[in-house]
Amino acid sequence: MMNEQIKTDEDAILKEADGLLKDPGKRRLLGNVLTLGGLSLATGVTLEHYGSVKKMLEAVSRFNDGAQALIFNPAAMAHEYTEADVTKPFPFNAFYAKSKAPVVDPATFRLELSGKIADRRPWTLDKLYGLPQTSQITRHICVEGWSAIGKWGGVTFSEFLRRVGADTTCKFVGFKCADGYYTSIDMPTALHAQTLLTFTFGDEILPREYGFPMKLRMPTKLGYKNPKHIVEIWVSNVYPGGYWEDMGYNWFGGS
Ligand SMILES: Nc1nc2c(c(=O)[nH]1)N[C@H]1C(S)=C(S)[C@@H](COP(=O)(O)O)O[C@H]1N2
Ligand SMILES: [Mo]
Repeated sequence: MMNEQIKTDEDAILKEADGLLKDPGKRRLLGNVLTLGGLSLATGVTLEHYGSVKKMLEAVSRFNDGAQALIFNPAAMAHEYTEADVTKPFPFNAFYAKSKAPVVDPATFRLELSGKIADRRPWTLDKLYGLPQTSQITRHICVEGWSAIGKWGGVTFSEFLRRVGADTTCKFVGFKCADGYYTSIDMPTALHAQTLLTFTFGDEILPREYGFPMKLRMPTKLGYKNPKHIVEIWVSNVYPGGYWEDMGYNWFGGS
């Protein structure tokens, strides 16, 4: 029932957001404040309380990153869907056209680790594929006004961080990508049970344009916080920002 409520709210929010997003001024505002279903998921505050998306967004805009982090509930779980709900074809999005997605050679690829991590030895793809794998069907929400449901599979990120001896008392986990993209997340989200370092999409090796060789998948965060084509992961207490975040998008970007 609760999950149905969230789904309906997300759908309604996205529909109205789509209209608002056509106005560049409002779009900039939305970039800063839009946390959609994620925020209602954490707070239990749904669209019903506000009557309109505009009013809800105004309320949401009063939250800054710090306030969002404070209300983030590590135990709140995003809704999981069934195979029948999966969106086909799944939309592609990046700061460039699909044909420009980076080409990564699986044979020579190494995932680099840096910062406050005890074992910083690089990882081959085979070694990563050998980690305990799980999968999840969740909704990806993009601030540009669309959402889609997909199935991603990989290792629970907290398990990966534990294995490499990441200092989980640090504030941030950062990501560098093969296409020059970068982003960073808060440690509580990195350790969230639904945060996965994924290698598959729809039960197949992650296709090139959807993030090969790996994508960090967080159903509690907006699309731009979910890095594709990850080539380096680092842990730090120094505020790291991100590609869109450095242009003014909200850093917390989620529930
Ligand atoms: N490396 C990289 N990761 C990225 C992006 C990007 O441009 N480069 N775009 C982000 C945005 S804004 C979205 S909505 C999703 C899109 O993922 P998809 O192509 O699987 O739909 O990837 C996110 N991660
Ligand atoms: Mo996005």
